[in-house]
Amino acid sequence: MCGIVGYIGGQNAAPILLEGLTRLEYRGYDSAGIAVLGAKNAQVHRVVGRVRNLAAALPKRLTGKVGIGHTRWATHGPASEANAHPHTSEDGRICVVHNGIIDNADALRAQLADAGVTLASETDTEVLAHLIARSGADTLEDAVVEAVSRITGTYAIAVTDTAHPDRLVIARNGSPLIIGVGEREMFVASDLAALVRHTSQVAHLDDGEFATVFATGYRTFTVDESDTTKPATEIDIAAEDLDLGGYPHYMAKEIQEQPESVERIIRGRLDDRFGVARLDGLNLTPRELRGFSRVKILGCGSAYYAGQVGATMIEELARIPADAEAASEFRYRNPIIEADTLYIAVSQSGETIDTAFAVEEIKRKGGRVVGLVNVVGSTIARACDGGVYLHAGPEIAVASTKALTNMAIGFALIALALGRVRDLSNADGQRIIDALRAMPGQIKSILDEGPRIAEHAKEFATANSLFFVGRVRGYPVAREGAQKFKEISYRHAEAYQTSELKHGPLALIDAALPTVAIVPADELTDRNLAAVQQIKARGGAVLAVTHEDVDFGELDVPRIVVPKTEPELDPILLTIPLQLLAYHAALSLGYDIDKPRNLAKSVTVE
Ligand code: HGA
Repeated sequence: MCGIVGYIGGQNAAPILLEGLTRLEYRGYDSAGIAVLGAKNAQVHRVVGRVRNLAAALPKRLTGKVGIGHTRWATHGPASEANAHPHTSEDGRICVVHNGIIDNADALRAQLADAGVTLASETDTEVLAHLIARSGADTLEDAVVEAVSRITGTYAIAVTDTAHPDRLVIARNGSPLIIGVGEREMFVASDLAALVRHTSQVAHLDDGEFATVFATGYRTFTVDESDTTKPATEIDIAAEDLDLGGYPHYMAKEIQEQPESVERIIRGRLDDRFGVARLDGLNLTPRELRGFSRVKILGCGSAYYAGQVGATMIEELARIPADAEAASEFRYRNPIIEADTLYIAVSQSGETIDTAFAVEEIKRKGGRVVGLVNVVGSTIARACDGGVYLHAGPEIAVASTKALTNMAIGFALIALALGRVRDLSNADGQRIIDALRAMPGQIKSILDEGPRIAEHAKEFATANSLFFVGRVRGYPVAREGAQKFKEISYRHAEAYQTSELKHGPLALIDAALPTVAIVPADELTDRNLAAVQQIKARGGAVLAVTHEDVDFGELDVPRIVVPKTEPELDPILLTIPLQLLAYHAALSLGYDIDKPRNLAKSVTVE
């Protein structure tokens, strides 16, 4: 959350900052601002709302070759011009943009106020500008080091100083920050999206690291080491991967990309000879894989539900106890970390702060943790002992689709690896491999049903409240379906285990509360059909997401039929129509699908 950009070089900074902010807008979009260093002072412009509002509000001639910019997702103080970043010192000399939360901001604000400083915003960030300006240190770098030594919490910051217009000083602790290296120009950003048009050479700051960035180079350092030498590495993202490519929304594009993104995650990883997945990146020998007696999966939001899908797959295929837990709760309950448990952290961005903290907690206690992450080189990917990259390609829409599908497939691969060093036979391994290979084509056939699903979505979009129900393998599918629906259509949608309906929620069923029921052809079909019957008997409308073979008999229920795969993998395909259902519901309601209210992608604050 919150997007940071910075530029220093030979070009006019403002257009580069604006373009970068537009690319980072999915990280936060309640307000935006830039500061550009002019001949004598910093020119600061901030607006409430989108980057396009900022672009419209800028003066025609805004010249300066050094600047910083920010797109905000508020944590301290509402979205207002005064709270938008950059924040400045009283004399306007220091400008700061910040991603993160300063935990002791109240105390520092009080101290600054007592010292006679007039605070201009309600944010935590503003204290940094004043602390840096008032530090009295000899260099800007020392002033930044001193200021951050007084704060507790998380930050990625970029700082300009009109007294040192030849540099940006940046620092990171808990929130991502990267440096892009150009030809006599340098860029700073929260993530690659803002840089790929300018450079493919990137250096990642680590927690506790600072950098001075000049037009011609940079120096990274920590409090203890004056030079931590961080060479830039080549990144592999094509700029056009970040464009809409003719689609009306990123979410539509990303849903449609799934056949190819699934091809990418399985490419080179399926071993037909031994019916196993080759996952060298896990850094686990067969003996180590064999030594785990439990699996614990940690993720947040939809990644947590993908983790539930994964836990069931691992239990079914590898027969090891496995469960998923919300990473956001994990470290707060003093978890017991066991040496024979394999911990798996799941995150699209690899920057999800709650998941990153969970990884830290596991490592601190000596546990073995691997990542299932999309963004190469991200914080979680680097912190883990190994992992499986999702290769879903850049995901821009706040509501995740293709990355989630690849998470579930990633779990199938891990389940194969764990299963084949245990009792899963070569033939069973091959059965899963064949099913994974068929999946891109099957997904394509579901996507072809889009127009029909759109018709159902329009009907459901008018309901104030909906249930999504499924059981065992189908329950995380229902949870993800409800989550997606509420995220972008702002309808109340709740997921239940189908089996739990009669224990309470059935009381709510009437003609105004429709239910989306996950009814796969499996050992629970009859039980699921009985529940559908009970809903219908109480006047509730039902839409079934189901397989061809399921016989609904006399039950008059509209159906979305998905192709059957192996039972363990059914949840992957059953989820796809629910993405389309949510998308088309939001579309018919006219909402901003890619940037739902109150949310942002890449949750980098607690
Ligand atoms: N605490 C700062 C920055 C918020 C942030 O990083 N959000 O992702 C503020 O509220 O402005």
